[in-house]
Amino acid sequence: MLRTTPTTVAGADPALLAVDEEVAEALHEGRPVVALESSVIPHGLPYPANLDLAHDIDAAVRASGAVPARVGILDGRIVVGMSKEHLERFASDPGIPKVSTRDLGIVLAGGGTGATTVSSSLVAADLAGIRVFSVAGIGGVHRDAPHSFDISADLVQFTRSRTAVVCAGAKSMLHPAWTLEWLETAGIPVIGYRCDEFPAYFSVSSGVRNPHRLDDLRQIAAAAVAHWDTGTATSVLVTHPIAEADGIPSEDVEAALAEATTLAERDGVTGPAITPYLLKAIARATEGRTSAANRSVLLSTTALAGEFAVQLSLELAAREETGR
Ligand code: PSU
Ligand code: MN
Repeated sequence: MLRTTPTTVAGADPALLAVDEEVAEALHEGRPVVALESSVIPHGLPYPANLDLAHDIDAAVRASGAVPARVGILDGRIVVGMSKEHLERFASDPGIPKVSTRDLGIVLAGGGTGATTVSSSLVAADLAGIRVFSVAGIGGVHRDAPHSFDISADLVQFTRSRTAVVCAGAKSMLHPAWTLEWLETAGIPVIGYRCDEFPAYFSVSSGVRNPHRLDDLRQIAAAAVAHWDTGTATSVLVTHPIAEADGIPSEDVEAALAEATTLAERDGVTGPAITPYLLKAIARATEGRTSAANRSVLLSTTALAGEFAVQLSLELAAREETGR
């Protein structure tokens, strides 16, 4: 189908939210849709590698049978399902700011443009009625959190969004055990799909275990629906690691990270700037090996999210039929 300019969905304020026509149609018909964040575009790889990767991610979601819906803020409106032109604009302008949940209202009212993080993308997914979201690495509890109090707004948003988040664990520079502790306190289920260990984005394992493991996507879909059936309006995390052959041994990531953290301290980088700063520094230190890993994990995670969205649609349709 031809992608046209964004349109609005019933019930949504058109001044606030514009949903791409293809996405709106799929949602209306109960077909699988996967929401995606956009901060990785201006703040991840350089242009035009970032643009190519964004297109490949969309293709991976489609190949799994789902419709991709990338979220961004454009000229004071939340766009769900960015067009090719939007993507080009985001990919070629590294000055587009990172917009987290705390920034949303200010950017919207100011007519601004911004790249959404996991947290603000989930707000948009909820508004549009999208139940599946995908990102390679979620934000989490930072390693210096006992001093800096730096805990990603992604985690807090999981306590508010009724969305299944398909990911390859938390970003490598975070503290995986503390991130899982935080999620447990908040009552967020974390399910390993065909894996025992909580993945670490670039690496197959973070060294800590997923609290649950299920090897069948339909089973995970049923668990997510049952979680929501109880009235619990929180996210469900589905984790699956990078392909073994493309993963970077955690010792190598750790060595690069130690160096990057020293540089960040020297340069006084803190707050929202720290995540993109460290990711870039790790990529430089590993001579681009992380860029290849990044590509691999982004594509495999979004492909899996597409497959999961298909299973979730089937589960929801089956429930409707049996009137449960
Ligand atoms: N990838 C990047 N840069 C980023 C992110 C991903 O190259 O800034 C974003 C993700 O969208 C994630 C966020 O939600 O980083 C977490 O950042 P923080 O730790 O500041 O909450
Ligand atoms: Mn932070």
